[in-house]
Amino acid sequence: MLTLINTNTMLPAIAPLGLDYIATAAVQAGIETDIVDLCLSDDPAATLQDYFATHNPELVGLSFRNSDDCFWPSCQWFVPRLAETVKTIRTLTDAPIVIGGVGFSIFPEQIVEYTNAEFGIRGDGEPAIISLYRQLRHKKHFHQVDGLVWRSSGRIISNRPAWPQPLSLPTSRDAIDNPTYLARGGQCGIETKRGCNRPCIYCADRLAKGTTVRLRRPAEVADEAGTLLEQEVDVLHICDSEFNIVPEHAYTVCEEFIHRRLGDRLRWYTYLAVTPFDAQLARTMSRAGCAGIDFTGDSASPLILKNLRQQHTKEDLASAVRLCKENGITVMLDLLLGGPGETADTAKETIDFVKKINPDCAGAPLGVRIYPGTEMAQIAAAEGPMETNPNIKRKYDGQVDLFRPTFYISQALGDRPAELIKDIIAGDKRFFEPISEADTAATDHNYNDNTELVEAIKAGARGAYWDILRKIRNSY
Ligand code: B12
Repeated sequence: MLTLINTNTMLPAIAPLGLDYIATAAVQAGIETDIVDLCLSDDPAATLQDYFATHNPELVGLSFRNSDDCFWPSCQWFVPRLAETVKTIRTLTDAPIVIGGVGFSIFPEQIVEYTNAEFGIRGDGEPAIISLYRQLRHKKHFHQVDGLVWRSSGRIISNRPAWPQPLSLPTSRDAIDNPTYLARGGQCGIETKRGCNRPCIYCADRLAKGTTVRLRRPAEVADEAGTLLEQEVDVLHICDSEFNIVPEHAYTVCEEFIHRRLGDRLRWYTYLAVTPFDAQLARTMSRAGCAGIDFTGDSASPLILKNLRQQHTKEDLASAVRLCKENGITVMLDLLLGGPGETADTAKETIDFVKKINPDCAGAPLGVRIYPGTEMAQIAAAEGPMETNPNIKRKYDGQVDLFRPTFYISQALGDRPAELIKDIIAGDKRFFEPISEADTAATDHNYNDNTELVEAIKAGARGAYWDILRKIRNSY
């Protein structure tokens, strides 16, 4: 028997989509599989105790979604809590433990070492967990398990992830309690593809999902949306890195939704790259049920866009906002302020331009999380010793350790960069402002234990969190 545990208890509750897929894949492979969902438990410690008092699995899988909240200045790091969970489970069962998930896949070896788990799986979990389960039962040829991180003669070994292609996933969506997640989290997730081939210097998706875009058949995606609708789950977030990075695929998925009249019954949100996006895609997405788009806008300064290796221009930003408005799609621009080369002038150029093109809202977080293995990490390293680099911000002592929340905020923004950005925003309610240096307890646009969102969802709000927060703001 395989037991899969969701360790992400952050609120609002986000459904563990990965566990839904891998549990069903395991069941379809003939493996008896249980899910223990700590996010839906009032007392996770008691839930674990009760569960293992009556179950004796052969393998325990822990899902680890967020290594940290990627949010300066809260900088919450979740790896120590994961290590505690591993320790607790050890006292309850002798079964080996395997960790997987996006958070895991960004730091695979470090997490296996830190938590002392027997195994980890980097990348897609569906085939890998089945393969690991079978190897544990039979020959223990661990080198044959794609993406496996394991120990041999005291060394940690990392197998190459497989990034299966073409991508085909189970569509039954009944391994986790999606209706409860809709009620507590305001939305549920679905994927149309995996992987990202964009070169953005800061993003972890290349590490966790691979750089080859792997598409699902549009009919399979629509089958799954239909299954969710049968469970009355009618508000979705498409969980691709960016829905439009293969525009033909985005288009055919939408066509399939339209053909099956899913757009009349479903409301969905997604992340989009600013390009490619044209009138035809905007119109088709709208007809397919798209209610809101969060664009990876990053900046409107040509210099900063170039530094971040973004492919769009400020004119593309303006066009994206206009096309959304013309097609009844609510539009958010997500900015990323404080990266390499940012100055007060470039920040002002961006914010002033965003004000002018008038999206429904804009995220204005400050600080770029530096992930090892990204170009951002190389840029930071090339600036000299990180310990003394004034652009590097962190809340721990000692040597810089990119495993822990570590950010880049251009020193050219001065000693109180959040205040500077807030001054430029000047109270414009369309912006989710950076958290002030003086008020680190504030959450604003952080979805990590965001009470305002939790309460709104309890009261019936549904949709992407930025859209719910935007509506709350507009109501006062
Ligand atoms: C969509 C999305 C959102 C949506 C979610 C909407 C929804 N209804 O699901 C919203 C906007 C709400 C959101 C919020 C946040 N997000 Co987010 N989000 C994503 C995104 C794009 C997709 C996540 C997803 O569902 N993927 C699809 C599923 C199927 O993949 P998966 O979970 O990785 O599972 C696969 C494998 O990892 C593995 N696996 C999973 N579990 C297990 C378990 C075992 C045992 C094994 C073996 C394998 C395994 O198998 C699965 C199938 O192959 C990712 C980036 C990405 N491309 O993945 C960021 C991402 C996960 N988010 C991130 C962050 C930081 C957050 C927030 C903390 C931001 C904040 N401060 O507010 C919050 C956290 C919310 C929460 N409660 O957890 C970061 C995490 C980075 C990190 N350091 O860990 C990511 C990676 C983005 C990034 N590049 O920085 N997010």
